[in-house]
Amino acid sequence: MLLKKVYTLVFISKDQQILLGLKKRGFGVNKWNGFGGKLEPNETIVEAASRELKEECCIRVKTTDLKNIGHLEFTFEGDKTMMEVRVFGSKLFEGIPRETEEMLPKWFPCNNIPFDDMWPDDRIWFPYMLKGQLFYGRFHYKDLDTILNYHIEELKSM
Ligand code: 6U4
Ligand code: NA
Ligand code: NA
Repeated sequence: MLLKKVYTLVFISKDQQILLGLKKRGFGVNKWNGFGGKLEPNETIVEAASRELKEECCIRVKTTDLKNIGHLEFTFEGDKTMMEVRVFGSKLFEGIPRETEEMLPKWFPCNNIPFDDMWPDDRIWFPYMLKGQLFYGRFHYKDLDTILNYHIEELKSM
């Protein structure tokens, strides 16, 4: 039996740029990524996504403006937990990204994503996101740096 934990991951974009944050602590430290985290009790997935974005870089997005654009599943060799990551995108937001204790935000041109300093799976599924295609991917890791096998596909709807 796999134990499933659900996470959010939010990408804000504007003018061919995407907002990433350098994670300053915890899981994925020193990697660039979108903003997100675990759900709190009694929270919907979009509420969690919006809350994490605000906590991590001080940007506000309406839950109704968050589009579910991808679904990722991660497993690790010898670990019974599956991380399920719900990916959201929005072009609508309020505020200016600010550094917090968890993240250092920075805008990146969509054709210059820092894949060498990101999760190894990102270079596999980002192209779908950047083309506006919905996607499902699952990745089985040997350790935090090594993908043993994966599957990725475009979805017609989420
Ligand atoms: P706390 O306990 O508050 O520090 P919390 O913010 O709830 O943690 P966190 O930061 O551990 O959760 O969540 C992990 C984040 O990393 C989520 O947004 C999902 C994302 N993530 C995890 N594995 C990933 C992977 N392989 N590729 C990727 N994002 C991943 O692109
Ligand atoms: Na987080
Ligand atoms: Na968090």
